Amino acid sequence: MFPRSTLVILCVYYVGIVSCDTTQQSVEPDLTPSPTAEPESSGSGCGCQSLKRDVPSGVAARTAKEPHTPRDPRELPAGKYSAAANRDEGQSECRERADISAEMVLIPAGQFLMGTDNPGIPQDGEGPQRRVHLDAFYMDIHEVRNLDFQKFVNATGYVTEAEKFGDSFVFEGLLSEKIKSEISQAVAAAPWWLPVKGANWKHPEGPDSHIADRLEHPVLHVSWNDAMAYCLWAGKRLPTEAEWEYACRGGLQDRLFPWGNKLNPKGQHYANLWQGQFPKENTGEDGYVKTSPVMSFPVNGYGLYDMVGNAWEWTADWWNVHHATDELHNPTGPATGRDRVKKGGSYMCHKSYCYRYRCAARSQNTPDSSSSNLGFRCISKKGL
Ligand SMILES: [Ca+2]
Ligand SMILES: [Ca+2]
Repeated sequence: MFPRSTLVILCVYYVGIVSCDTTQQSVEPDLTPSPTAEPESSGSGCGCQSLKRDVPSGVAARTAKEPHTPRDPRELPAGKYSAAANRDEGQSECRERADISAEMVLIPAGQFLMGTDNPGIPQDGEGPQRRVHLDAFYMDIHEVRNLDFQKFVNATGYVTEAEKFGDSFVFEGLLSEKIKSEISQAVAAAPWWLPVKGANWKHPEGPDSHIADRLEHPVLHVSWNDAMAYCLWAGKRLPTEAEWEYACRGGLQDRLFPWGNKLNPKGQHYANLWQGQFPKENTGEDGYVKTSPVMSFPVNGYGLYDMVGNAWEWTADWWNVHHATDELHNPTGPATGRDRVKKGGSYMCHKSYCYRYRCAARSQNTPDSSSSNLGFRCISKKGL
């Protein structure tokens, strides 16, 4: 976490709602007894939780081309798409929507223990553990891909906030020398995050990059507002933090990861994370130094891919680190806030720096923030 005086950092048609088929690449539950979060995390993380578009004083910085996005949900960019999303049938947008990747899986109603009493990063509000009851819902089996978001944009003409602002945050290790040479500002406390002009979902590392060969990868550089717009257009919504965490756990109780407590059971990688010394060396031992195509790693017990790692995922909730132990039913988080909760960590997470690739882990960004490691997936109640 760095101070504010540093640089800005930063017709429901499921094509196929698939039932919960735990036979597909199913992960054998790891019943290792202790779920204790191993204690070495620095807790400071990769710095991405502090990426904000608020321009602080005292730094020469980029200036947003447009005013800050309004906080009233009715004024959000998503608002103008909700009406279309709610139309029942016969609309061209709906027909277009019908062929987006909308493979979803049924997450059954149930209860689980949310959070942990052994927090890896206590200041993130991972605890205390509390019992939560949830109704059933359908969830996208994978993160929203570039391919999916492209169809949304083609159908609606939607312009993301990163495109409106004219820049977004990119991890330095991904940038070309040409792009780096054009940037004079960096974040003192997290110099690996750079504001890159022209970086957006279509150009993840700036103008000299493109998604043409990454259509199956998670869409990046989407703000919470952008994610809301997409989900509404698709006739879905963002998951609450509780829904996301319940889905992450895949039916296992009180485990660190979606597959159990061992990070690499039998020496195998179960998520796209960082191996090596962050931020200088990423060995790519898991096969990827950047994002991976969705569904490149095993599913969890509910048939969901990449719940931890690959791209961080926005949730609907406002951020707050104080939680009661009261039993809750379908909680929706605080009524107000400044940041929104994101879950699951990303390909940039390493235990020494960002031990947030656990189901109980959490982080936050302002709703207009975007970066090269943050995406989302949607859920729906329709069809139940
Ligand atoms: Ca990796
Ligand atoms: Ca993910």
